[in-house]
Order: sequence, then structure tokens, then C-alpha cells
Amino acid sequence: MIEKTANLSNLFKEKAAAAASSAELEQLRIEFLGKKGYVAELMNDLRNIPNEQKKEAGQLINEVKKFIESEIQNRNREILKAEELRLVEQAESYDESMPVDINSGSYHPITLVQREVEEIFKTMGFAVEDYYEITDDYNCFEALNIPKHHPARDMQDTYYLSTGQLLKTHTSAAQNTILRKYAKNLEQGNPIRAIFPGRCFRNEKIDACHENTFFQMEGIMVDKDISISNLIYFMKTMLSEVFQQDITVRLRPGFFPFVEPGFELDIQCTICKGKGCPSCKDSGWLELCPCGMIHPNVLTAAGIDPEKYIGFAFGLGMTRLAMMTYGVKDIRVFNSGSLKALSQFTEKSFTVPEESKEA
Ligand code: FA5
Repeated sequence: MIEKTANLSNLFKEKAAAAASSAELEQLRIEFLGKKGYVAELMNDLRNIPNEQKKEAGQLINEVKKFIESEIQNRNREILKAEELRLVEQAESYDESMPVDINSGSYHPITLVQREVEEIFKTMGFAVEDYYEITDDYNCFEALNIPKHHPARDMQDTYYLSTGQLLKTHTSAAQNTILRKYAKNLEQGNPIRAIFPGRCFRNEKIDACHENTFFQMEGIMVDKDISISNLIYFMKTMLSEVFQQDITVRLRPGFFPFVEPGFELDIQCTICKGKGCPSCKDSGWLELCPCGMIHPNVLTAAGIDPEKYIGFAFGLGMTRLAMMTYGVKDIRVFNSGSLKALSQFTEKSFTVPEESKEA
């Protein structure tokens, strides 16, 4: 058994040297270190050897395991470096003088949907605002009534940067900045009406309706005497404008620390018409636009007196909206980089090419 263990390192070294990609290396990791791999087999064999040899053999197996783990890291680094070099060479050999067809470009479907939604909001008197993708804990959480250690932070697995900043997990991160920017409007007797589209990042498990990089569009309206009925009326009008057809919506109570009360607004899946499909996780409904009345603490944090003013906010899931608008069954199409799929989104009659549906 000791000989078998010693041979394993050589066998791994040989196979790792022949691996040409990180995926092949991962296969090797499973073959050697997986539950049914060679190392697990050796651990099982330990039971059958004399007691006095067990300690030495156990140590040897551990050493081999550590060796394989560190070889995987080393080889992976080599593979990634070679890939980087290949890409640099490819980029350097790019011929800038080659003639191009300037008519062949196209907008990304999310851009198309975003522009359309922006136009609808502009006609309703909303200003369109921009916000950063990198922000900080204060704007993403604290100013939104989500203090440190609040369980609501678990809802969004956040990508933190080494600088202590973070990638915004929702467009609500811009609320404090935008509310501050327009607070003086209120004193002049004008409401605050703004939308702010943006890319959001969450450390999510990706599937047909979840991405780790996706778009939302936040909207806020603040004035005197705004009520929940204004919010509901507004959401319905806005969605029927977007879809230009009667769509079925449902409103459920939803918890978000920055609104009170809060709601989840779902639309009936336009892909399966409510029957259930992978895009809506077989529920027939798709969570599209949570909303609610802005929490007094959020207004206070932005220097607005909650005794005088009240408002609503919503967070439209724009990537999901694009799925519903174009009948795209798998959200991964949008980040696939497949020009064949993406260059065809020019109008709402678009259908996803067969090969992209399972992207
Ligand atoms: C929020 O992000 C809140 N900030 C929204 C909000 C704003 C509530 C204002 C109240 C007032 P939620 O995590 O549910 O909430 O995301 C909002 C929408 O973004 C979802 O309904 C969904 O349409 C979309 N979304 C969320 N996570 C993903 C994901 N991983 N992939 C694609 N779309 C997503």
C-alpha cells in the first residue's frame, strides 16, 4: 500500500502536466481527491493493513493529498498564465486597418429595454439618474435602514473589494444620494421623481432566472400626501405601458427594511402564461418589482423631514423584464456574449435562436 501511495504522486504529476485547461484539471481533482477518488480509496485500504503500519501509511496519504492540492494550484496558475499570453498575442495580432461594416453593430437587449422604460418614465416627469457600480456599506445598507449585523444583509450576498468598498447589490444603494440631490425641490413645492437604472452584483447561484450580474431600475417619488393607492396605481400603469398589453400582477406583503409597508409585485410569467416553466421556477409567477412606502429613517438619513414628506420606491428587475419582453427562457443568454443571439434583439417579435436557449 505504501508503494501504491507513493506512485500516486507521480501518476498525478504526469496527468496534471497533460491537462490543457482548468476544466480538465478539475476533472483530475475529482478523479484523485473526489469522494470516490484514488485518495479516498487509499483511506479505505487503511482499514486492511496491520496496526503498526497504519500511522506511517496515514501520514503518507496526507502528504500525497497535500501534494496533489498544491500541484493543482500551481498547474492552474500555469494554465491561466498561458491563456492570458495567448489572448495578448491574439489582441496584438489584431489588424486595426481592416475594413469594418459599420452597420453590423447592435444594442444589447437590456439597453433596448432600459431605453424604452426610461422613455415611459420621462413622460411621467421622472428624471433619469446615473449611479456608481462600486459603492460603500453606508449607501448600500446603512442609509437604507439596514444596520450592521441586521439579518436583512444576508438576503444579498455581497462582493466586497479589498478597499472595503463593495459592488452594489441593488439600485437602492443610490437612494440616499438621489434623495439628497433633489431634497431642495421639496422645499420649493416640487415632488422628487427620479429613476436610476444600474447593474447589480450578487454572489448568487446562477440558474435560468438568477444571474450574479443583472440590471435593476430603481424609482422614487416623494411629495406631500402620497399614499399606497398612488403607489399601486402607478405600478399598474407603468407595467401596462411597458408591456403594452394586459398583464396579470399580484401584490404580496414583502419585507425590505427601507420601506414600510413593503410589497412584492409579481407578474404572471408571460413565457408560459402562468402554467409554470423553468424561467419562473414552475410557479407561473415572476418576482419583478418589489416596492413600498419609503421608511421614515431613510428620508431622515437623506435630510428630508418624514413628518412633512412621504414617498414610495420600487426596484424593477430589468433583466427579468427583458426576459419577459422578448420571451427569453434563460437569463444566461444576456451575459453569454453570443453575438449570434444578442445581435438579433431589435424588436419585440424576437425569438431566441435554438442554440442559445440552453446557454
Ligand atoms: C431589491 O433589490 C430591493 N432593493 C428592491 C426594492 C426597491 C424594494 C425599493 C423596495 C423598494 P430584490 O432583492 O427582491 O429587492 O430584487 C429586486 C428585483 O431584482 C427582483 O424582483 C428581481 O426581478 C431582480 N433580481 C433580484 N435578484 C436577481 C438575480 N440574481 N438575477 C436577476 N434578477 C434579479
